[in-house]
Order: sequence, then C-alpha cells, then structure tokens
Amino acid sequence: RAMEHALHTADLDEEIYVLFQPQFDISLDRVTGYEVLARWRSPVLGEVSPADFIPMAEHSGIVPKITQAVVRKALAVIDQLPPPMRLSVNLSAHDVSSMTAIEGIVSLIGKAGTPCRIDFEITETAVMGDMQQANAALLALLALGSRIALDDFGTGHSSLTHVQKLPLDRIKIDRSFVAVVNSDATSRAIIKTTIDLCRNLGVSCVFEGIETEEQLEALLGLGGSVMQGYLFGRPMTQQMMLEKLSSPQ
Ligand code: G
Ligand code: G
Ligand code: MN
Ligand code: NA
Repeated sequence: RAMEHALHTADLDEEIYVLFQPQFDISLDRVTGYEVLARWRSPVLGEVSPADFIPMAEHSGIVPKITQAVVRKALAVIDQLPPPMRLSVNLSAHDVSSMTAIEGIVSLIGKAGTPCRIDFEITETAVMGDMQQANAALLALLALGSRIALDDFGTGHSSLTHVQKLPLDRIKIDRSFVAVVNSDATSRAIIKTTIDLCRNLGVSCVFEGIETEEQLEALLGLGGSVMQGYLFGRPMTQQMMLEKLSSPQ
C-alpha cells in the first residue's frame, strides 16, 4: 500500500534511474550494446528493487509511465554511445496491450529523430493476453528501426507460438538454464536445441546471467555467441559505462 502510494505520487523522471549492463558478442569480440535496467530511489521508501516495484506498477497500470521514463533516459544517452552500439529496454504487458502506450514510446523515439538504436525486450508472459495486439505493438516498434528480443526464454509461459508469431530479432535464454549448464544435462540439451532453433530462424541467441568462466566455456562449446552477466559486467551507472568505453582496455 505504502509502495503503491509512493509510486503513484512519484516524480518518475526524477526518482527512476537506470543502470546499464553490457552484452558482449563473442564472434565480434566486443560489447555490442547494453540492457537498460530500471531502479527506483524513493524519497519516502529509499531504494526499491525492480523485482518489487515492477510487478506492482504492472498491477496498478502505471508501468507505461515508467517505461516511457526509461526510454527518455535511454534516448538521453544513446548519442554518446559509438554506433553501432545499441540500448535495450524492457517492456511489460501493459506496454504492448494497448496502442496508446506503444504510441507514447513511438512518439518519444520519433521526436529524437536520429536513426533508432533503442531495442526492446518482452517476456512471453507479457504477450499472452492478446497476441494479435502485442504483435501489432511490436510491429510499430520494428517500423522505427527497433529490434525485439524475447526475454527470459524458457521460463514462464513458453510456447513456440510466440517464436512463430512474433517479429523477433533475438531470443534471450533465461539465466536459470545458464546457472546449471555444467550440472544438468537436460538444461544443456535445451540450450543446444535453442541455439539451433535461433540459427535456423536467423535470430540471434543471447545468454543471460553468466557468472563463471566454467559457464562461459560450456556455452561457447554449445555454440553460444552473445553473452550477458556479471562475468562480463554488472549493471553500471551511465558514468561508469561511458568511462569504460573511453578508456582503452
Ligand atoms: O535489474 P534486475 O535484475 O534487478 O531486474 C529485476 C527484474 O525487473 C527483471 O525481470 C527485469 O527484467 C525487470 N526490469 C528491470 N528494469 C525494467 C524496466 O525498465 N521495465 C520493466 N518492465 N522491467 C524491468
Ligand atoms: O528479466 P531480465 O532478464 O530483464 O532481468 C535482468 C536481471 O538480471 C537484472 O535485474 C540484472 O540485475 C540480473 N542479472 C544480470 N546479470 C546477472 C548475473 O550474472 N547473475 C544474476 N544472478 N543476475 C543477473
Ligand atoms: Mn531483460
Ligand atoms: Na531476462
């Protein structure tokens, strides 16, 4: 209740801030983009985890406002990233369940004018309600030049219908599979099959939550190429991201 009230009265542009986590392409041997991760620093409640406030925001319908604040922050930094580097923003169910919410995002990106280097991540759970509407929403983003990733793949309400019907550029294999890649043969088989699926579809396959060299080696052995996780970089501030980019390794 207190959280809901604090969120509804929050100055979102002020209280929501974002961190950036690198995505490393093995075959290109460089960081090709960053996932943009929302954080909330409430003057009343202090730091609130997105694991707490995103579901609440989703439930109370305020999530499109948060998403738009995050998109504005991504647009404010994108020009400082050397092309072809891109940023990737997470979407929730409400962002794609009405054209009004999607038009808010489209308008922000349209106003920025420059060739679009903002991508989006959507979970299977978020598109479940009305797949046709979600599809139309994603097509509107695609028309801007954004790319769409299917996030947390393999968890929640997985269905190959999503892969079949949605206009995807990448699939992000959930970190729960990565975590056990060296101890669970079933997860390894699922990863291998998903890599093959991505290859056959011509979409890229991103691994999340890589924390150890052992996990990385196993994924490379299975043919993985785009990696995200603490081993490659924790979510970092804009300042840290830009400093790393300007300092030679
Ligand atoms: O950053 P962290 O791992 O703590 O995020 C926890 C969850 O919150 C993840 O599922 C992540 O996708 C989600 N999340 C982070 N930022 C955003 C955001 O801007 N919008 C939405 N919808 N979800 C986000
Ligand atoms: O649901 P989504 O994939 O968008 O969530 C991304 C979340 O995963 C972020 O909250 C981020 O902080 C978290 N994360 C990123 N890398 C790692 C990692 O290597 N290990 C763990 N445990 N979490 C990670
Ligand atoms: Mn994500
Ligand atoms: Na994910």
